Amino acid sequence: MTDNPAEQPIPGAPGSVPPSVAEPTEPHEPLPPKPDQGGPETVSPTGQPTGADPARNAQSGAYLTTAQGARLYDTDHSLKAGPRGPVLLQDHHLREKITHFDHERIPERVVHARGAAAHGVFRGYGSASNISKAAFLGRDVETPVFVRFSTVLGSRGSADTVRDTRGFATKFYTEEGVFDLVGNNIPVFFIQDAIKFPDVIHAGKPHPDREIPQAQSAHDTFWDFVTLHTEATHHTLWNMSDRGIPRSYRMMEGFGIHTFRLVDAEGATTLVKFHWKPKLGTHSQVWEEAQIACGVDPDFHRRDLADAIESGAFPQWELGVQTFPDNPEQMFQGIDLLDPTKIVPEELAPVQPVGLMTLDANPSNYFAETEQVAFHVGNMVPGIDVTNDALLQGRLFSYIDTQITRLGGPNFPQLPINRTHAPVNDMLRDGMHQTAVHRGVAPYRPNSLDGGCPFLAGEDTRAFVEVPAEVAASRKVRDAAASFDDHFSQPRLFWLSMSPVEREHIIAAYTFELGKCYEQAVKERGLKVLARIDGELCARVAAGLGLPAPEPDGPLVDSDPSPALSQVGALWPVDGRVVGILVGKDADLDGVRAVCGTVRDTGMVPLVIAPAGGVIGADGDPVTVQRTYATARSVEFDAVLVAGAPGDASAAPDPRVTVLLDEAYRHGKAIGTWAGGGRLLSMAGVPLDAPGVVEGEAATEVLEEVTELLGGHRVWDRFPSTV
Ligand code: HDE
Repeated sequence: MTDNPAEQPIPGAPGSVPPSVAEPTEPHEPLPPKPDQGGPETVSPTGQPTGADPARNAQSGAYLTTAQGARLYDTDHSLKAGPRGPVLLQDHHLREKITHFDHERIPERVVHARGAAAHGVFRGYGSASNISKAAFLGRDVETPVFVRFSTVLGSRGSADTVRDTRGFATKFYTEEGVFDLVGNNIPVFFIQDAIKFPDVIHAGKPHPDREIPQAQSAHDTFWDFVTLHTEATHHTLWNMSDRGIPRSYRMMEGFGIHTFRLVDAEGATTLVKFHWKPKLGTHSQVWEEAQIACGVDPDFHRRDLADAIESGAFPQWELGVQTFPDNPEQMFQGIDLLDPTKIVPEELAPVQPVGLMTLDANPSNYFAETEQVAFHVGNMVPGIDVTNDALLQGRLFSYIDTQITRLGGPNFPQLPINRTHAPVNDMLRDGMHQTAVHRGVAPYRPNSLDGGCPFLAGEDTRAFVEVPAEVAASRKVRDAAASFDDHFSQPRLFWLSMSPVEREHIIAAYTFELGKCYEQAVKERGLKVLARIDGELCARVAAGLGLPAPEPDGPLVDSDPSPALSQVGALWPVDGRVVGILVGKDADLDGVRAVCGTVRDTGMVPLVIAPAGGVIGADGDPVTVQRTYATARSVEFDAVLVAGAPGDASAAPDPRVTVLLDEAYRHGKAIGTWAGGGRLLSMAGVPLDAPGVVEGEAATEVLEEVTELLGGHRVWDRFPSTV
C-alpha cells in the first residue's frame, strides 16, 4: 500500500482494507462511569441528554475520529504538497490535533499541586446523630467519597516522599449536597490568620531567583520565616518529626484542624475537631529511606495507594470527633479553640468514632478526576457550620476563588468529579465552559414568566440554618486574642510526648534542615526557637551545626505529655506490607515457595528479588521473579528475607545486595534468613545477633517472627538513642 495519504482508500469504501483490531489497539467499550460522575440532567438543543454520562463525551466507538466525530484514516502524516512538503494549512486534522495538544495543560494548584486520589464510601455509625443533623452521619448511611492526598510545597511533577505536610481532602457526595473536609495529616497550622498564607507559602516555595530547591523546606527562606514568625513553631516541629515523612498515604492520620460547629435537629450546637484514624496505624519512613525513594521511585506514595486498592487491600479510616461545649469564650480547659496552632490532647477530649471510610476504587483518569477535583471548605451540609477561626474564614474565600484561574471559569462544579448528587436548580448562568443547557427564561426571582420557579424552601425543608451565634460588639481591629501569643507551650508538649527514638529523629531533622541553610543568622535564630522548646533538643542540634546553644529567652512551660501523639509502641495490622525475598544462586526455592504463599495468605505482598528476571527453578513449580538486582532497592520493602546463600562460601555478594541489606538493617526493618543465608548477612555487615534479625531453620518459622516484628512497623531497638 502506498504511504501517500492522498492515495489511501477511505475506510469502509469499496476496496479499503479493514483496520487492524489486534492488541494493543483493540477497541473496547469505555469503562462504566462511576456513580459519582452522574450530574444534573441537562439536554442538548436537539433534546438529547448530555453531560450526565461523561463516558458519552469520552472514548466510544471503534474508529479514530476528529473531535467532531468524523472518521480518520491517517493520523501519522500531515497533508503535504507532495511527499516532501510543504505542509498545507488546510490540514484541519493536523491543526485540531496540535491546537488541542498546545492547550492540554492547566495551571497546577498554587499549593498541594502534587497529589493522588481514590474513590470510596463512607458509612455513618449514627453515633454523631445526637449532635449533628447531617444525614450522612446517620447510622449505616452510605455516602460516596473521593479523597485526594497531596504534598504542599512541590510542583505537580515533584517527588512524593519529601519532608512536608500532607493534604487529606475528602469530598462527601451526600444527598444533601457536597461536604468537603479539606484537612492535613498534621493537626495544627503554621499561621493563625489567613492573611499570612501568602507569606508562609512564598517562604516555603523554591527561591524566586533560581527556583530551587524543589519540594523542600530545607532552605533559607523557609527557616527565615518560621524562626521570625514563631507561631509556626508547633507545625514546624511536627514537620521535623516522623509525621513529615509518612510511610504511605494509607498510614496517615487526617485532621480538619479548625474547630467546626455541629448543629442538631433542634438547633443546639457543639464544637468539634475532626480526626481521621487509619486502620493500619500511623507510620513513617526514616529520613534516609525517604530521600532514596525520592530518586528511585518519585511516585512511591501514588504507586502504593493505587497498588493497594488494585490488589483489594482497601485502606480504611475511622472518622472521629473531639467535642467541646459551644461556650461564648470558645475555650476548652484553657486551650483556645479558635487558634489553629493548638491541639486539644486526646487524653483531655477523646476522639469519638462517627463513621468508617473505605477507599475501594482508583480513578480511571488522572486529569479528569484527581487534577480537576475542586475542594472548598465552604462546601457544607446542614448540621455542620463554621466558627470564627480567622484561618478558616480566609479559606472560605480562597478555595472557590483559586478554581477560577485553575479550572478556567466559574462552572467547575459542573465537572463530573465535582458534581453534587443532590438535585441542582440554581440561577447561575453562562460563563466559560458552561456545559448545561438550561431551560426556562427567568433565572431570577421573583418571576412570573417561569411560573415563579425556582421556589424557595420553607422553614422545615431549607438547608442552611445559620447558627445565630453572638458576635461580640467591638471595635474594628487588626489584632488577635492574647491567648494567640503562646507559641511554645504546645511544641514543648509535643516534644515531651515523643519516645526517645522519635526525639532522635527530630534532632536529626532539625540538624539536617538548618544545616542546609547558608545564612548564619537563620541558623542562630533557629537555635533560639529550639531553646524555647527543650534544652537538650537545642544543645544537640547546636552541636550538629557546630554552634553554641543559646539560653532560652523565656520560660519553658511543662504540661502532661499526650501519649496519643507518639507513633511508637503499639502493634498494627500488616495488610499490604511488602516483603522482599532475596533469591541468589543456590537459594532454597522450596522455602521461597512456602513463604510466598504464607505472605500472600497474611494479606501482605511478596516480591522475589533475583539476579535476573524471568522464572527460576522451572522444574514444574517455577518461582516468578518480580524484581532484579538492577530494579530492587530496599525502600520498597517493609521486611527482607534472605533465602540461603551461594554454595561457594568465598564468593563476595553482589554489591547491590550488600547495599539492599545494609539499608534494610539501618532503616530498622525486620530481616529474616534461613538455609545458610546468615553468611550473606554477615558479609553485608548485618550483625546476626542484632534486634529484629531472625535466623532460623525453616523458612515459614522465620517468616512468622518477621511478621510479628512487622506489626510494630520497625525494629525500634535498632536505633541508638541518648535522649
Ligand atoms: Fe489550603 N488551599 N489554604 N489549607 N489546602 C488549597 O485550593 C488556603 C490550609 C488544603 O487536594 C488551594 O484547590 C488558604 C489549611 C488541602 O485539591 C487554595 C489557607 C489546611 C488542599 C488553598 C489554607 C489546608 C489545599 C490550592 C490559609 C488544612 C489541597 C488549590 C487560610 C486544614 C486540596 C485549591 C486538593 C489547597 C488556600 C490553609 C488544606 C489556594 C488561603 C489550614 C488539603 O485555595
